[in-house]
Amino acid sequence: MKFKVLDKIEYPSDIKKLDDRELIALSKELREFLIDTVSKTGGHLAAGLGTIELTIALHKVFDTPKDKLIWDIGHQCYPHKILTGRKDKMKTLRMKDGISGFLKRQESEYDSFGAGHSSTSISAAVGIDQANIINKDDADVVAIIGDGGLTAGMAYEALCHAGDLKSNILVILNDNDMSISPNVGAIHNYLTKMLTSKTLKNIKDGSKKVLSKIKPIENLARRVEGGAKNLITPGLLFEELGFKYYGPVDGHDLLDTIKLLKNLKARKGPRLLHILTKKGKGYKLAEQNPITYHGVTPFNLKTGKSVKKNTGIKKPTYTNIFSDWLNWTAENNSKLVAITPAMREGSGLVEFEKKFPERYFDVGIAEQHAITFAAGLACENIKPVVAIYSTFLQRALDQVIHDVAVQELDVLLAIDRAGIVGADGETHQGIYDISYLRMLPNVVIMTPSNEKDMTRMLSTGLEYKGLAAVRYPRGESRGLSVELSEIEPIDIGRSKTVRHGKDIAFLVFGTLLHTVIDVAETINATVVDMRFAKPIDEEKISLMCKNHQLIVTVEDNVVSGGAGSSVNEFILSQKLKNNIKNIGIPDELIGHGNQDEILADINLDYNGILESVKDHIDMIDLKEKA
Ligand SMILES: Cc1ncc(C[n+]2csc(CCOP(=O)(O)OP(=O)(O)O)c2C)c(N)n1
Repeated sequence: MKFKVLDKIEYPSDIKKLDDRELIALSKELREFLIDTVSKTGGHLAAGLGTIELTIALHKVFDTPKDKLIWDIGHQCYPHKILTGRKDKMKTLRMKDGISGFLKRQESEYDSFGAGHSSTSISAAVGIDQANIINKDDADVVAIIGDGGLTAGMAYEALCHAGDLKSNILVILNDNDMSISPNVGAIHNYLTKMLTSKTLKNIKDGSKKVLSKIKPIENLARRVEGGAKNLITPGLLFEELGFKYYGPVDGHDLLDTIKLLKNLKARKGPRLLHILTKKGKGYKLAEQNPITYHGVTPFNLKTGKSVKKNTGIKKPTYTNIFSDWLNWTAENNSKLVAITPAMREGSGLVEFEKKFPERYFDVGIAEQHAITFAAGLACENIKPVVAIYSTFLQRALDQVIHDVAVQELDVLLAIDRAGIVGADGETHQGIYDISYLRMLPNVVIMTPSNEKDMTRMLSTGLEYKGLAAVRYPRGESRGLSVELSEIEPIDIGRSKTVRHGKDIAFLVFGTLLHTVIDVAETINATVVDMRFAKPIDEEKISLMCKNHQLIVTVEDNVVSGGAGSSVNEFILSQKLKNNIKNIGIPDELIGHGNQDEILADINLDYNGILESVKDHIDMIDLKEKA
């Protein structure tokens, strides 16, 4: 594709040379380029389309990378990447050895702060601004956060601190009314009310008012001092937190946004600019269906249909099976409720919301609250199922410990995207949960190797009195037929031997079981599907130690503190003399690429696992020959 203006842009310094006409042309071309690129690579589309004008305006006005742009989450960062020296690399987006789909300090000096998880931008901005004061650096600091990102408590902790410190930061609230699904919560209602109130006119007039240096909020706020509580004044909430509020303004008016940003750059102290944008702007299908186009696989530009290779009958994903289990179980258990922190689609709760709206809770991007809210429900004999991605559960570890485990409350965690997640890369890998849950007394951690066991384990967790977790991976299941009416719980802590061999026993936690069985066929080893990372099946481990020279644990969690560690601890405590090898995620950052490529890269594929035990096989052979 050839572009008149975009082709001349390598770095933001090139944008600074453009006149108004060229800037407008750039916004059109950038949009076209973005749509074309993502239609080929897949990735996050709708959010980037909504921030084209903002991205150009920010790089036009601010002196990046000296001035710091801190994008929240980072799923909207593709236009920023294209304008900061990575246009040619966009074809490698999210691929192994290609550029990341999120912000990454290691990738570019223009990525001032790494992200992937939500609602960190304002905190980071406050930190960078304080560092600038100490370092006597006059750089500007801008945090860009969505209305979804603003549902998390951390954003308010940061606003409160910034207001108190009088931080010299500009926060841009990119309000498009959407999280991944429609946004939720009282702040969202507040923002909506603000726009439907008498001050709606400000959307059109907002930029002009700011430009003419009117401070509408200050004046209005003074007028309502002490009374008229219900008067909806735009931004009053932010003003109370110590920010000067500007807006709301149209975030797709590029030239006005540039003027506004110039004006705001010249001001000091905590400032908040509220812009209104449309998710998916400029690609009709994405505008009409921003949920579908939030994140996409490669698609046909005209039809919008996925062009994923047809590999025959598609098996249901683990998420699909969880969804079926949840809906079926809820029919028969009126005390069951489901909670999601803003991941209705990803976690398979769309049907549940339709069927049981009064038992469905989207709490916003608020993982900590999701867990403690579940704990509260559990206090009154309601059984909460928290459907949560492994990576996002990290946020709520103290709530899991303090509010659930310590109080011995009955909560079931349905941990999706456990293990290697693929293209989203290091910020999203689900590789720590066994380690950070295993330390808790009385927790039951289940690691199904297939979807049938997964449903049995979910039912086991539902019955368990205390904290239970079932972790399952992203992607297709094994394609087994699962008859939900016949689901029986599993004995807690009971493993299953799936292959009898000699010398080497593989103890496997999770879906790597099937790769391990292939390896075991080659070397005639024993394979045990451990099923439970806690409590582990000590009896079976003792038996395996008696009959085998080498015990090999396999899991798709980090080796540090993982399920294999608990086997080591047990073997040591019994003073058994077996050789042990732990196979799992190595002690390094695990980047992006497709799941199979990454597994191969870290030796968790057939060849890698075979190679890992080869030395031991040679030793056993030598011993036998001697
Ligand atoms: C802690 C955390 N929880 C959940 C997510 C998943 N997630 C990615 S984007 C998104 C919605 C963000 O909405 P908003 O900030 O309004 O940005 P928009 O996509 O609307 O531009 C969510 C929930 C995440 N990245 N981080």
